[in-house]
Formats: sequence, structure tokens, C-alpha cells
Amino acid sequence: MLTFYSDDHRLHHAQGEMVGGEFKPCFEMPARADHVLARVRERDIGEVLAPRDFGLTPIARIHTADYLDFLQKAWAGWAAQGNTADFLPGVFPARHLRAKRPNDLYGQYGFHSFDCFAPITAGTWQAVYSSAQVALSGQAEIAAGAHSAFALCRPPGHHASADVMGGYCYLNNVAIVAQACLDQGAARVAILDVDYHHGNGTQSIFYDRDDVFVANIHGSPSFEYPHFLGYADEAGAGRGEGFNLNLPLAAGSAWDIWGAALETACQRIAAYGPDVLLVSLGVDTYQNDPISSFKLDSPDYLRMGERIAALGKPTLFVMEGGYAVAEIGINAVNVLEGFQGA
Ligand code: SP5
Ligand code: ZN
Repeated sequence: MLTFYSDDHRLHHAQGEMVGGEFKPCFEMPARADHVLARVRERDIGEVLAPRDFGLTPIARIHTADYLDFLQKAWAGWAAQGNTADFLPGVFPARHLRAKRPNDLYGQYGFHSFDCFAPITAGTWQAVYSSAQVALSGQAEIAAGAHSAFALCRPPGHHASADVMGGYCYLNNVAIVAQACLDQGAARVAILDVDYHHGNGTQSIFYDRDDVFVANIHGSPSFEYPHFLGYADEAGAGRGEGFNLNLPLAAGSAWDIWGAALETACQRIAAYGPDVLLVSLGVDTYQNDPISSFKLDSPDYLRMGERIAALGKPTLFVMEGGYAVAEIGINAVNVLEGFQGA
């Protein structure tokens, strides 16, 4: 299958994040994409292509104008105030406050964030814009008739909602692609999110809709990030009722538990009968991931790809998380090879 990739991801390389009360190097670093790309080439799974530019229109189908305006202008405004270090938010419209968008940049950052894990740097907008174009280029390949493609996106996207960033995510690449599929004539799209963390942004974007079925397998929010969404009783609302599936799992889950959840998710996706399948491909379920608790081993990712292939749908893999940098390439490409070999 073809891989889409842009070097622009390197433009986003933030200085650090809070870990155990200390500012430590970001887990979400450029080397992640480098390792995945190297493995794609080493295993020769197909050509690697630069993305086409589809502009802002497909991005604006998912994200609000205010949010996109903030993302594009934030760094320039921050730098104009004399700052040179990363821009981070610190005050959020949590319960008992008023979610009214303020005029100043710092207030707007808090308004458009749910945590302090999405720093803005000089190159962040160009990197996230290109990451979305990588995803859209993969979508175009599927729309043109390919059975599968790999969008090697970085930064990731699944924690970003229509107007709120967080969890290393700014633009929701998989949601942008889902909407593009629908806009080009698909009737039903399924999103299977296998990242260790619940894809709160993707869930929220499609929660009241029946044209996108969203299935998530993840560490339960009762103990894991993002802490405030992802429980099993979140099944969708209104027209969307029954079109969201959460399969939260216990800490320490290995392939026996995880594979059973995948089986459940795949059966629901098959029953939905989508025209296209989008996989939010995070490999932070790996046993040596530094911020996660699941116990998947590298060969398990081959099984994952095989089961996804058995759905028999045109499938776009969209890269999300995975922080065991040395093994991220092996694990991500194992999913693709399992899919291709099935
Ligand atoms: C796309 C994606 O995978 N985003 C994940 C964002 C998680 N960031 C929050 C990190 C909280 C880290 N807790 C550290 C535990 C270290 N043992
Ligand atoms: Zn994750």
C-alpha cells in the first residue's frame, strides 16, 4: 500500500511536558515519525509519496473558524509579546466558569484547550496543516479506488474536537478524512480507534451523527488519560444513538483481552456496513510504551492487521500515538503487513 508522509512534521518539536512534577522532553517527538518511515522503507510495503494540498476547506468542515484562526495566529501573537519559548495554556473554562471566548491570546488558548499537552511553537501550524494534508492525500487514494493506504500523520489528531486541542493533538486528521469521504459520496464511514487512549475528540465530533460509526478500544477513563470521556455507557445521542462504541479495558490488558475487544468492535463495524474504514492507528498499546499500561507484543500487531483486513473494506490507516520510539516502526508497520498479508 502507498504511504503518505511530509517532512513538515519536524517543524513541530516542542520543548517539554510535565511528567511527575518535572518538565521533561515531550513523548510526542519527531523521531517517532522517522522510525515509522524507516520501517515502511525497510519492509518495502509500498511507495512513499508527499501529500497533495487540499487547502483549508476540508479542515473547516470539522473545525470551527475561531479555532482555526487561533491556531494560525497564536505563535505570531505570542512572539510579538516578546516570548521565545513554547506557548502553553494554563486557565480553562472548567465547571462553574463561563465558556465565553475572550479577546486576549492567553484566554483564547485556555478556551480552545482541555489540557497542557498541546504546546504551540513557531512551526506548529505548518506541521498540523501538513499532517491533515497527509491524511487527506490518503483519503484521495482510497476514493480513487485503492483498497488501502497509510497516512503517516504527525502530529496526531484523535484528542482534538471541533474547537478544543489537547493530548498532543490539534487537527483531528481522521475526522477530517471521514467528512471528506462523506462529502465525496460515501453514505457510511466507520472509524476504529485502536490507540491506547480514548479518542475523545473523534467521539465528540460524531456523537450525534449516524453517518459515522466510531469504535474505541482503550484504557478506561476510570484510571487513564483523558480521564473525562470514554466510558462504555457513551453510545451516542439523538440520531447518533447506537453509533458510538466504547470498549474501555483494565490496566495491564494483553492480547487475550484486547483481541476479544477488537473482535467485538469488528463485528459491530461489519453490522454497520460502512463504505470506508478509517483506523486511528496508535501503537501505544505496546508493552514497553512509556506512558501506557497495556501489554501487547510486536507480533500481536500482525494479528490486529489481519482481523481488520477480514472486514474486507477499503481501509485508510491514520497514524496516532505510540511513544516507545525504538519499536514504534515495527509495531505500526506490523499492522499494515498483517493487513496486506491477510
Ligand atoms: C495521541 C496520544 O496518544 N496522546 C496521548 C496524550 C497523553 N498525554 C498525557 C500524559 C499523561 C502522562 N502520564 C505519564 C505517566 C508516566 N508514567
Ligand atoms: Zn494515545
